[in-house]
Amino acid sequence: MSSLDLYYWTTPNGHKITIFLEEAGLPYNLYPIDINKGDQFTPEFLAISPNNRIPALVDPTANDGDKSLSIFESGAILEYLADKTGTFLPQSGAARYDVLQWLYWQIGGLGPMAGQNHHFSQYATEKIPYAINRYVNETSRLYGVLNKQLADKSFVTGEYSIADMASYPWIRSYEKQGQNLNDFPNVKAWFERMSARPAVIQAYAKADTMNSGSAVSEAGKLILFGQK
Ligand SMILES: N[C@@H](CCC(=O)N[C@@H](CS)C(=O)NCC(=O)O)C(=O)O
Repeated sequence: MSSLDLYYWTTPNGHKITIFLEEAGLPYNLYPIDINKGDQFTPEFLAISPNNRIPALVDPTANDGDKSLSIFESGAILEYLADKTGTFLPQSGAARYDVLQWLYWQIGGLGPMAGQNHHFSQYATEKIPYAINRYVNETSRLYGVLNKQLADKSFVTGEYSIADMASYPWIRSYEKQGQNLNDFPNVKAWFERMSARPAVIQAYAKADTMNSGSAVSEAGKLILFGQK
């Protein structure tokens, strides 16, 4: 199998894909798109990711082996990789839609709410209590939903799947989101289970070699938060 090309930065939506690739043992090349420096606006990147967001994936041998496919949006990439490999997503029936509904729950709920939470509590120059409360509370509500779902399961839909890979990177920064995992014991147990997986450890180790986690600079904030 030819190597896949992942256009990536060391953020939650990027980690989802490296977790999958490590879990599946697929060969891949990692192309850094430093979103704090504006790499997401180059014409080359926009050609594969028109929304100027990471991650994006290029599969040089999609379909019958001679066609290249490029894809953006982390949920679509996870679904594509799962179908390509026949892993981490049932191929049909109710079990498939169970995983997909939790994948879209993350894409449409947990990600955006935790993202805005992070923005208003960590980055906003003006601290707006209404916005902080709104997003911290909504994040809490979503953690509560996940906690209930995990009451009788080891993973989000029972079997380990792309739904777990999508949510985990967003829970990882729970402290910065104003959340205490002790309030969500099932999420806490799942989080510990996920954190111990060798593929997850490897995905974050790769991220550390690319970006040691320094704070976003003032110039980076202008690039990220000055978009119109
Ligand atoms: N819904 C998208 C969100 C992607 C996204 O927001 N990516 C962020 C990093 S986590 C990004 O590329 N930001 C660049 C920017 O804001 O210019 C997905 O799931 O792929």
